[in-house]
Amino acid sequence: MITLYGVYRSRASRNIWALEELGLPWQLKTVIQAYRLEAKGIDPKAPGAPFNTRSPDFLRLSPAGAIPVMEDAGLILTESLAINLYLAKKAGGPLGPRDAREEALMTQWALYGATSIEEPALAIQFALAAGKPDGAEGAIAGAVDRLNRPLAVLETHLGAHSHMVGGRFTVADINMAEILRYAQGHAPLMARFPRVAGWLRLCQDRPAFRKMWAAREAEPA
Ligand SMILES: N[C@@H](CCC(=O)N[C@@H](CS)C(=O)NCC(=O)O)C(=O)O
Repeated sequence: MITLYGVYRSRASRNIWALEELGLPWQLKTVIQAYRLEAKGIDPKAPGAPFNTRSPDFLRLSPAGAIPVMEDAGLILTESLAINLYLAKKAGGPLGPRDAREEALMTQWALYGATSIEEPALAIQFALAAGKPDGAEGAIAGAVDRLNRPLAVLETHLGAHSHMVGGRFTVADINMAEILRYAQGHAPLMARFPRVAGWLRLCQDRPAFRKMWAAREAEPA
């Protein structure tokens, strides 16, 4: 049984989506972000605080103190994108790589998403979630600027390919779609990249995504 430590409202969502797609047996052990407790005036280190990313038992499992963490038969793995690549390879089947070339491309896109897209996309999500406080317009504009080039790369790629890798839906689509989701609320940006927007909608139309999303929405904010 695979154990995932985290909450739906975190990068664990991408692992939950993958686990649902793959049909692997798994369980969630709830670990909430310490900063979310602090935002509610709860000291994450106080005795009796909910299990969180600063809890000593969690830090023993993952000294980085971040979710998600996956445990599978003694393997403890951090980094949500690496967890997904592992899960897809372990399960075999169409979501995972068929050969070393596909595996290399899946790794390439995961690293591209993590290094070129995730940070500015998250900046957009944070600013939009905070209701665009004073000064956020500049932060959003800067993030949009940093996203223009990588989104143009994806737009060109999706002009020649139906999916990220292998002409079929794979873990590479899950990883990239979950990174791009952070910027999805910026309608003018998405409108500039219609193939990216259309591909993202198709990914999010999948039953496994919708199941994950419904559970995420039901989780207290
Ligand atoms: N690159 C890591 C990032 C992990 C990360 O930053 N997780 C956030 C939640 S999405 C976290 O646990 N923050 C808690 C904290 O910093 O206390 C991954 O993809 O897994």
